Amino acid sequence: MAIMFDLVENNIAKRETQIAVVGLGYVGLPVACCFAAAGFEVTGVDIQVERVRQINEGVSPIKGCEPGLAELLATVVSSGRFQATTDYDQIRDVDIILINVETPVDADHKPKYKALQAAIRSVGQILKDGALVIVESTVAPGTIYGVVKPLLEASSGKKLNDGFFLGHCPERVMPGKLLANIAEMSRVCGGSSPEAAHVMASLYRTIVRADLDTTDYVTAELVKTAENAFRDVNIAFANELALICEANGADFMAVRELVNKSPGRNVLLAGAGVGGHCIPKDPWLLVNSSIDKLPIRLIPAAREVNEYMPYHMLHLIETGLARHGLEIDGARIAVLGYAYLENSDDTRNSPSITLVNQLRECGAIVVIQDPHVPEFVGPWEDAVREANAAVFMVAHEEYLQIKLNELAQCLVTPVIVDGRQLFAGQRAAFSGLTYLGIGNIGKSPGIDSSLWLLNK
Ligand code: SAJ
Repeated sequence: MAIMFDLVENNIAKRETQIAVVGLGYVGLPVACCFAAAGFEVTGVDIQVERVRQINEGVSPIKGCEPGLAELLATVVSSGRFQATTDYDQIRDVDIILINVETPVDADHKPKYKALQAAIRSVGQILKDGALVIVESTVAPGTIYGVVKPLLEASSGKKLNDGFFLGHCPERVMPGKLLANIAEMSRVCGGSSPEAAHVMASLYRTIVRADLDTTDYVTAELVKTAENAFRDVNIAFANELALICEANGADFMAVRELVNKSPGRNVLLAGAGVGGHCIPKDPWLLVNSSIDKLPIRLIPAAREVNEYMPYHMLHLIETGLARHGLEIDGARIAVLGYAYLENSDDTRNSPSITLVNQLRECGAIVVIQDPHVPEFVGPWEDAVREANAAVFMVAHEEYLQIKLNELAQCLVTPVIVDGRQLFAGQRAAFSGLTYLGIGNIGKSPGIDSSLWLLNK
């Protein structure tokens, strides 16, 4: 075994190791480009014919602002170091195969591994003796051992740590910063043996400038899902504190600022909800292996709090309109922000989708504006003109420049519902407006506190 790893390490140093990347999405494509730019010959595999065609023409299929990616792709494709295919037979002789396919959860919060299983099965059928398979997709603890290992052994006829080696190096990228994240974020190299983990670190050292921590693959599975569950629980605390501030007629941002003066405290930002491709999903992956065996309560409860927030925005809209004798039914509501994150075009699991669906179910006429989402671009003024309420769901840079009094002049009724603390600094302009912010609804008498019960 040691002889094999020395050989692989030497080949890595000489850039003679053949690499394949299965799944050319927002994680697989940039990592394939990075290894090609580092001097390796890389073959990408994807099931989408059109995506493969675009890539082989040196055109990035990833839309949105990804600094450097389109240029890097064009360079490595034209140099011949990177090519894409739909045919697994093209990677029959590669030494290292990275797996970057989707690993969503279903409505019951259970992992859906259809894409992962299909990829692993196909890889097993062409697996070279002594190859190293590294899963970069985020998976539930226990998946590498319980799903990937048996499937790879069955489809290849080889045995783990004999005929092939396994690793888990969870991706740590965010839309908008893919290439920068790959180079600058530390990575956990979880191997099926210490030697495999060491080879992983040698491989990633060619593209990663940050720490490369070697461990076993179960630890690696726990680290990635736990880091995102930790963030979700912390956001949920901020959201629940905001609801408590509302019930007490207090200002969440003022309370938060003073709490965070206490050493070791860092209350995050309460908001209109938690979207994206990671945070809503990874907590369920983390608890998946334990929730049926142990009293796992905090992480699911945090998910419930965060999933509730777009519904709370609906309650605030109802409250604001009611002060002007209006109901949601028949009201014209401008929703500002459809992406899940500020200054992003990514709408995956966006809280705005939940809110817009609820508003329409209640009979509202909804006008959506988002400067980063192609179907909703346009001046925010056009969206709010003639509206009965302006609802801010995302803290896009564009909205930070809005003056409340100018906004109020565009509205038929001056109802502003602020889901991202956008106007916390314009308190002076609140008079004469019906301003309701997450965690800051003023000392309004007569608000039915039952609105804040968690039952949606
Ligand atoms: N959000 C809040 N309050 C906060 C922070 C975020 O409501 O204080 C909301 C956002 O509006 C968004 C959602 O949560 O809807 C997720 O926001 P995020 O800042 O966590 O951004 P993501 O989804 O891109 O998370 C990624 C994750 N990175 C990886 O999975 C590699 C996460 O681990 C990072 O902490 C996060 O980026 C980051 O920004 O660092």
